[in-house]
Amino acid sequence: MTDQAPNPYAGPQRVLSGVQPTGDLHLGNYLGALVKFVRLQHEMPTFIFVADLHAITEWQDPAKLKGQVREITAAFLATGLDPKVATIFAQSAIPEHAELAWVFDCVARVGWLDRMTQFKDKAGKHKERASVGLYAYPVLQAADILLYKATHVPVGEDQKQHLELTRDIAGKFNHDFERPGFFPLPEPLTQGPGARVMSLRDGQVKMSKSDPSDYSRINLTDDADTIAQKVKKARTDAEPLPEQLEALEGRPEAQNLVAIYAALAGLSPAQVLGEFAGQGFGAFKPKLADLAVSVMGPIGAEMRRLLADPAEIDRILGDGAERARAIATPTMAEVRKIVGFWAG
Ligand code: AQP
Repeated sequence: MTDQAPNPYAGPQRVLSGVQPTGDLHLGNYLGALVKFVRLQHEMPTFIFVADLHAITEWQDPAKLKGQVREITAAFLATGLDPKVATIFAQSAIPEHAELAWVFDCVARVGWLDRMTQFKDKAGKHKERASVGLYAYPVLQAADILLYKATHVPVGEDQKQHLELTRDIAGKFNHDFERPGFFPLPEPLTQGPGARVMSLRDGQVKMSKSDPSDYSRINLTDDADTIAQKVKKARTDAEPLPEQLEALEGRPEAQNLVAIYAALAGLSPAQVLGEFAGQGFGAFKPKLADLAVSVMGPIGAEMRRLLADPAEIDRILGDGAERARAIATPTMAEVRKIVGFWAG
């Protein structure tokens, strides 16, 4: 399942990414995804959606889901996405995501999906009890991206394998239907110091919304005291910070806190060590807490302000949906013709 053949896609460049409304956004989502969206919106047409179709691959309370969508939208806006510049919308507003996903379900191979590690992680030991949607999730993700013929996809490192699958699906569709270059082979944009933020409780697992311990993550909505407490309680070791990056090898928790500091301060990890080498965590943690509060505090406050006016958030999502539809509808109409559907 490799697709390294050149692809003669000649359409415009577009950025697309999504975030699931499955809980409070955390520092990993912020550094791995949101800050990149904000930067990219000024470089290329940018489409950012709240992935409520993806969210129901695991049970969501129907009475809360709409509110969760508004919360993620508020996080986008509070982080600096400008709804006049970027197109911000809810996935469920554009039914073509699900329609294209069905076509791609028939393009992708079971063997390809069997290799997806996120399904294995999320389904755990009882994969026969997981929803079919959770298994097919990466195919819907391919549809999300290719419906807009997106060429660049800013995501955290955990999504790299899914992006490879998207490229494989695009390549196979183009090949099977003899339409070279119809879909682009999108590039994952995973670089950056926040590409893989790890849990504050265990430097070997990624920071995640679904981690049962709230102390494993810093949420965008945490207040200053909570952030300080979480940083204080973050797992570390007894060694001081070294001078050289290589000396952090084998110290995943220390490595993680240095990487978080670097990402929040706009420094490289080596520069952080330049500042703190020889100091223990007793000295480093309060500095990290202050930095995290100074960056995240205003975002949380702005989210609360925005969420006080849900009608305005809905207006922004409605406007975004209209702009998203303008791209999605013609793409899906072309796909129907290419596939040969009666209603094409
Ligand atoms: N720890 C992380 N470090 C860097 N980036 C991360 N992302 C998630 N965790 C980290 C990136 O955030 C974006 C949105 O993710 P998502 O909410 O759609 O799904 P996810 O990757 O499944 O996020 P979580 O927090 O781990 O949620 P749960 O616990 O529900 O699975 C993506 O670009 C992702 O790479």
